[in-house]
Amino acid sequence: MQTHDLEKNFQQKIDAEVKIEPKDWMPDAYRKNLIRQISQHAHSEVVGMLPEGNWITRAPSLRRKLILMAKVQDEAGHGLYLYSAAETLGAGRDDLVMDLLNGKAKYSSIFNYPTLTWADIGAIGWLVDGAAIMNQVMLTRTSYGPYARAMVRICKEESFHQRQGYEIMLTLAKGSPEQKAMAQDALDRWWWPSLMMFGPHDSESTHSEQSMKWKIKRKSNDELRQAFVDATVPQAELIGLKVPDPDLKWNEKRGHYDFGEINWNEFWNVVKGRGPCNKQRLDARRNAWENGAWVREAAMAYAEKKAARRMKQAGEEAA
Ligand code: BYC
Repeated sequence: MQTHDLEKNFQQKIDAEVKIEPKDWMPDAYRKNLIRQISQHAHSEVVGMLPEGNWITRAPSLRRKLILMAKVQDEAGHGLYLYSAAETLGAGRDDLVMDLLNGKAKYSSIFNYPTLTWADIGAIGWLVDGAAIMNQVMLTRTSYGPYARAMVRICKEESFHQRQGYEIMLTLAKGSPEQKAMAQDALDRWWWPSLMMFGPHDSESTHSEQSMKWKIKRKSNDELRQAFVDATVPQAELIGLKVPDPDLKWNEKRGHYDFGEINWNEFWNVVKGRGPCNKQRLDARRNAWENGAWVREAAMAYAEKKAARRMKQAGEEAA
């Protein structure tokens, strides 16, 4: 079949909501775009463990510590599902990790901000996981089968993360004046970076148009950001916290909140590696990679030994 016909068939499948599976024909650009998005998503999950992991030893109670440990472990699991999904497209896991460590591959801008107080753990669960779910629910219906299936499980876990974060914020907001102030301060610092998670405006987005045509993405960056603001503002009001945006106002005519402009200079600076914690995050991942070399070697040696034993057994049975 000619490339033109293959491409036509491929688009017809997408339009008919048939999932694309690893062995199906796909345009190189579709494969490349998916490897980019899935691997950056995987890196975000893994780097995302760092700001929260920072608070495991300082969680205020045993219950809080257990929940936070479970959440951070969930993020590691999400990273693993996503690296596996990227591997089904022919990407090598070591290459993907190298791209992260060399600064070639991106990860979400949000994880380049510090977690200064316990309330930041609440704000991350509530806002960061909240923004993540808003974006990821659409990805459970993404056109590439392995990515869509991984996202179903991830979204279930993210919902629990969002609720645990909101519950921390609720507890602090109902606590002493100092606790409430701590919750407000965390909201003040995490609000705008959370809105940045959805990426540039649609008019500035490089990949959106093609990704929507291929149904990798089903909603645009601005649509999702608006949905997040609409869902989150009433949650802040319910617990008596104020969203730090003087331009925030319900627009009766649109049926949505109007909100202020994001500081895009800050966003691009963070994306380009100049955020408050970019260096710290990549240094931590590089150290983990180097210190974990012996684990990878041991695991590979075990796998190779097991495979050799199987081959020998199969040979003996055949003889
Ligand atoms: N940060 O054309 P655009 C989580 C980049 S983790 C950094 O609109 P696209 C969690 C973008 O990559 C949350 N870079 O891109 C974990 C592109 O650059 P490249 C992560 C960003 O892909 C632990 C350029 O800007 N979620 O859930 O169509 C604890 C132009 O953008 C960002 C995912 O990864 C950013 N915020 O749309 C708690 C979800 N935004 O690649 C929670 C999957 C944009 O050309 N990913 N850029 O060099 C997506 O849905 C899409 O990739 C995005 C961006 C909506 C993020």
